[in-house]
Amino acid sequence: MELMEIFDNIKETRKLMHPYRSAIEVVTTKLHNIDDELKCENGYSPIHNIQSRIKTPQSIIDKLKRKKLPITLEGLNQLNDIAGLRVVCHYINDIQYISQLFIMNEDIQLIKKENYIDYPKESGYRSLHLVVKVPIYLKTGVTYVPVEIQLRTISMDSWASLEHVLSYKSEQPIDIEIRERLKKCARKMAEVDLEMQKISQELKK
Ligand code: 0O2
Repeated sequence: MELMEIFDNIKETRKLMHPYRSAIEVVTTKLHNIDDELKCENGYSPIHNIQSRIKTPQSIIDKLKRKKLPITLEGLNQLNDIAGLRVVCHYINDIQYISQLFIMNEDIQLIKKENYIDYPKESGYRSLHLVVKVPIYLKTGVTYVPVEIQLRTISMDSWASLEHVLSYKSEQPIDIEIRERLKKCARKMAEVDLEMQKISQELKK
């Protein structure tokens, strides 16, 4: 069945998206468990918040077109970010720690790790991206579902959220002067992240 046909039918769309919804539940629970355990141990909870979303049919089609993939189930199976989570942490060090603890879950398969914190994107974008596969148990057996997890600090998240609207998803071309100013904001926010982390470490001592 073609993807367009499925997306024209609400029931079929819900059925197709079910494993992705379940995968988000599984990953969210695992992250909450890590946060809870750390809070019980140290009285400090490193996760500020977790947001999640399933890509809409329109945005799946747009992405398949952008990547020149077929608008079919085979095309859909090549996308890793239909299920996506954003984990906002307090400090930069929390990000690596949470991601290491998460990957230690034996049922999780790590597919890709992109460190845009130590190596920011040309735009100034910073975050740690993980693509993992999560086992989901269906009537027909187990299926491994890809999930993209973006881990960031509060500053990285505010920059990315504003830049997403101002530039990243803008339909008009953004001139170089504006892009440079956005990059400058990203650099300043990176400095704030480091300073806040230093303050927190000094206070802990
Ligand atoms: P949306 O609307 O946020 O979902 P991929 O396209 O994921 O297969 P790649 O190269 O692995 O290929 O993607 P990348 O560059 O790691 O980025 C994936 C996601 O990171 C993007 O998803 C954005 O959410 C975010 N991102 C990447 N670069 C930027 C940036 O410069 N600014 C902002 N604000 N966000 C960025 P989508 O699907 O492109 O968009």
